[in-house]
Amino acid sequence: MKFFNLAVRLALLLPAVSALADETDTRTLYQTQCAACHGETRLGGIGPALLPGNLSRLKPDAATQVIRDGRLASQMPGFGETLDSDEIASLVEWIYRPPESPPSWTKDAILASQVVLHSEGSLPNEPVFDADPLNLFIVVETGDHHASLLDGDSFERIHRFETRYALHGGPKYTPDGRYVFFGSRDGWITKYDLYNLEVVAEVRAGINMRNIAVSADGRYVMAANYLPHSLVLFDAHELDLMKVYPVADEAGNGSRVSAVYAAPPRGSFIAALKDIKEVWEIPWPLPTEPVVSTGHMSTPLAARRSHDTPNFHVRRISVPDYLDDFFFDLDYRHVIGASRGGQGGMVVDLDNGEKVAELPLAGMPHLGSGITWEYEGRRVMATPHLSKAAVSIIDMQDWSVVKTLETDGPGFFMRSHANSPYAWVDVFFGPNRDRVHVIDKASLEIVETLIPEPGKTAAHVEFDRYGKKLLLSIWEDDGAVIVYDGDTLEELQRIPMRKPSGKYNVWNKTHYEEGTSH
Ligand code: DHE
Repeated sequence: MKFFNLAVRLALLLPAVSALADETDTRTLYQTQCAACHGETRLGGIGPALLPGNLSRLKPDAATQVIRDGRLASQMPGFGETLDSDEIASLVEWIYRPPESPPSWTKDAILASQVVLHSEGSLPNEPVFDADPLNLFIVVETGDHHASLLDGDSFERIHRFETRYALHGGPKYTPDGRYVFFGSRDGWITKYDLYNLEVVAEVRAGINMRNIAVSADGRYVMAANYLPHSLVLFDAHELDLMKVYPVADEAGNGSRVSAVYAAPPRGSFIAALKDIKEVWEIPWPLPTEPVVSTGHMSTPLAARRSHDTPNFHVRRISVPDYLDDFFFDLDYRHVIGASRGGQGGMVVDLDNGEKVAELPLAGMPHLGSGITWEYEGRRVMATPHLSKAAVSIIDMQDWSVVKTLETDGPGFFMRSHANSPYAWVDVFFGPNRDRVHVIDKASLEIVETLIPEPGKTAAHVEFDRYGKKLLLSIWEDDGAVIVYDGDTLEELQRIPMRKPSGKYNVWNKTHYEEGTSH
């Protein structure tokens, strides 16, 4: 009888014990396979946070596929060879579980994270080097989380310094080019003084951040977060917190922010949301000083506002679909956006929220990498595709597709300069990722395909301020930045770097050059 009781008790206990063992296995599996990128507590790192609140648009079946096959256009590899289907299923179940303690990043946490190393006005106002301060390049080296500052005339390295872990998105400059703001995937904003080669202030805006934007007058910084669901506004001088905007629809459903950009002609920040079909516009105070003309934009710009939303308040613009990836026309009247799952893009008038055109662009156009130029008297924009070996060229007046160029594989980044006859696009994915195409902007033909280093990824171009020379990354840990002559396409110089990703020229960025990202 005693034995019977024990057997019954054991039998009752076994499922619980085995569930516990399963849970321990899954936890271990997560820690060994996923935590390095997605964070030990699923709060995100190089990869996004893996929590139910951040996965609302990803069905468990799709999550299974991502774990098995990897995710296009990201650093997520496939685990189909390493993990069996039960292990993948247990990980999927794990990431949809609510976290043991809900993640939070409160106002107090933001305030407590702020560090001011050099208060405003305490450092000299002259650069400590001789190079042209408007023709500098910042090169982000993701291999060992550093950045290099290059002289854009001699291409000498002026300085190399440590950055926060996993910077993502373009650093943003103040309009005078003196300060640069970096954003890291884990939420840190760093303000760096290029004249004095010093970090001046830092603050942590969130747990899992997308990007940052700086107002046209250089006075405000806005951070866009995946986690928490928020936009966070700072005074740019010392990164003092001004306001936290919880991001949710009017019914209270929260959303990640796809990205935020400064729209100088509107005098506002524009943020696209990932889980709500809305775009948010947040105006900053209009400039009082006279307008200075610099290239095709003016700094600071006379804002063209179609609304009377008070400064720093949110204007909600309903849009027909989620905007994962987006781009603006030159006067920021229209947003050209696409949802990752969609079969094309759309053009929305930011003044009235109306869709003015559909873009027949299958194959995940990477609109965020779009560039524009004048072609036969009209403005066109070109975009690579993340899942199609093509570059689409679109007429920005009637939004028709002018041409689809076949490439050697899907690309990630495009670049040009108003003074260059060429546009450059990489082949970021697939066996031809060591190739870069050069497109003639007048004939809309690929006129050259370069293979700078066989077998090594070649990606992301940035021109100097004159549009005469350019930098291309060999995107490897023992990589390099190659300097090319923009007209003859000859290689001029190689500068060794640790996995150089983006490169950002001060003049091009501060003048909203048409061939670069903004
Ligand atoms: Fe990026 C810019 C989104 C994956 C390198 N990337 C941007 C921007 C957005 C974006 C919204 C513009 C922000 C800005 O500049 O202010 N990136 C996304 C994604 O949604 C995606 C596909 C998935 C993700 O993991 O977030 C993604 N991006 C990557 C990468 O895997 C890349 C290649 C390597 C990395 O460092 O993570 C990568 N993204 C970059 C770079 C820029 C960028 C280098 C800035 C480009 C520029 O020239 O301005």
